[in-house]
Amino acid sequence: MAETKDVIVIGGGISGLCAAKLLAESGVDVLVLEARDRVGGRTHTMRDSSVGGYVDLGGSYVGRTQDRLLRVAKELGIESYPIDENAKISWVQDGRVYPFKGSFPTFYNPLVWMDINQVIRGIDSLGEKIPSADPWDCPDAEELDNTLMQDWIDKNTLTKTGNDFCKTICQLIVTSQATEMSVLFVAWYIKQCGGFVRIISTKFGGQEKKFIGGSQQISIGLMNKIGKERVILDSPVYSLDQSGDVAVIKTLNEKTYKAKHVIIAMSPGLTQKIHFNPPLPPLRNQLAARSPMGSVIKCMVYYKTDFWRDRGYCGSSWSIDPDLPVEWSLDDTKPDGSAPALVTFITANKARKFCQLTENERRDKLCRYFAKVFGTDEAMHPINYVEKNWMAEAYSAGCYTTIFQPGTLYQYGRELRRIVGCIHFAGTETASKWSGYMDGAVESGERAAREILYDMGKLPKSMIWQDEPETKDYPAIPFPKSFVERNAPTARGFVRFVTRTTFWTAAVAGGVWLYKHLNK
Ligand code: PNZ
Repeated sequence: MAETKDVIVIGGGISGLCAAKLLAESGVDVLVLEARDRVGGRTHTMRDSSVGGYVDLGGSYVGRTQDRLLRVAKELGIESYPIDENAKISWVQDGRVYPFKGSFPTFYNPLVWMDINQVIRGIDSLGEKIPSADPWDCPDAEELDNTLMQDWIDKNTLTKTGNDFCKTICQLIVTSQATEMSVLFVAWYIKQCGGFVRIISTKFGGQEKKFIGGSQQISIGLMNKIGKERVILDSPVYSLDQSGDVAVIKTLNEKTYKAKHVIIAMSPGLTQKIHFNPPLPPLRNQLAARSPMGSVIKCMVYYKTDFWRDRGYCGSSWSIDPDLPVEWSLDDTKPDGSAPALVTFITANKARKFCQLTENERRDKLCRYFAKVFGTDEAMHPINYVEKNWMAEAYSAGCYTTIFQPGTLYQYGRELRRIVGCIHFAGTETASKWSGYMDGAVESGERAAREILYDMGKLPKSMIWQDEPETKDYPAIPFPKSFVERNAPTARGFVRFVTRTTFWTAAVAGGVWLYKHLNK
């Protein structure tokens, strides 16, 4: 039987590999077991000349305040390039296209503007009282977690456009319907990414840049750093027995490994593929069953030319129209202008519906969408189409991340990082900043590694959680709210005010009239 390792990491994505790297650098004997035939987890870069050399089929974007990911990329010599959004963006609502420039379109209906302002301000102000690392400790945690996001949206918006906007954002950022998640989860998720505008923005936001050569290079680079011999691919773990002196881990290809400490670096739901002995504690066991992944198909359409740029569009589009197949698109052309492409995501219920179509049918529907938003039939003539359905991945079970339905985060959230015997939990879901993203994966892996370094007496407890300095030359640009945005009434409040004022004005005027006439 194999020698006993200090640490075995289960999961060779960014989180597990960051954990392994930190441990290896601290002189710890560490081994990574990865189920797939590749590293990278939810990041997967396809290499092919038909896509301009490479394309990210999974996680791809990096932006300001994602300083841990930026630090790792820099250390590995992986450079990034900005997405060019300096041209018209298409906004679609109620079947009509409204091109605009800048960060937001102009909403001429003041009630729509008030609704959208209230959605952004309302979510951000909920976020202010939610602790990023421990959302379940927020003062109204239980109440917020018992409220369905859809109900919050319906209560906080008056217009169909405001309502559609907020539901669309939920579908885009966590690839699930607003009927599937609690307000505490959504408000926490947006807060720990730096707020509503940061999470949805390209310029200065979460989608500002991409890695030249693809994001899977992060995991490949990490693997090369720690030594390829320490990463064992094709090794799905099915058994973890910690009833003896050391943990005994078995993989599907009938190999047995032993370790003093274990890091599980995968989404909480996937641990259900492992048989634990002793069984996991009750709340951890139930957390796993209550940790569904979002639903998304990432799609890239390739064209001969970037025809949208010829027409003054940058390739970005926003659709809050529930009848259209996607919510969002972005230019995915390579930074040198080669391989013109548009990227988009089919999410939530639309992803579930689109699973039943053929690949060509999905491509045609997306082309029709691009023809509509960029106003030309040129979009109907792609030269290549590439997609990845993350719902079909056995070792992801969906993307981008785990979503929490009402009740889960408050009742079970504390279990996410709770150590079970010798098992420590990593994975982007356990992060306190940019959880759900590559940056959160880095944070979680390094934190889990430091928990073990602390157990080994190599690190003081106070050093387990470490702040990350801001990346030089790439500062967080804040998204301040203006006086009007902070103080504007809600659409509902405004309508109530107008109705009451009208009523009382009429009542008083009527009273005066009556008084005058009766006293004649
Ligand atoms: C948004 C766009 C793309 C993605 C997440 C969120 N990581 C994919 N957004 O909010 O615009």
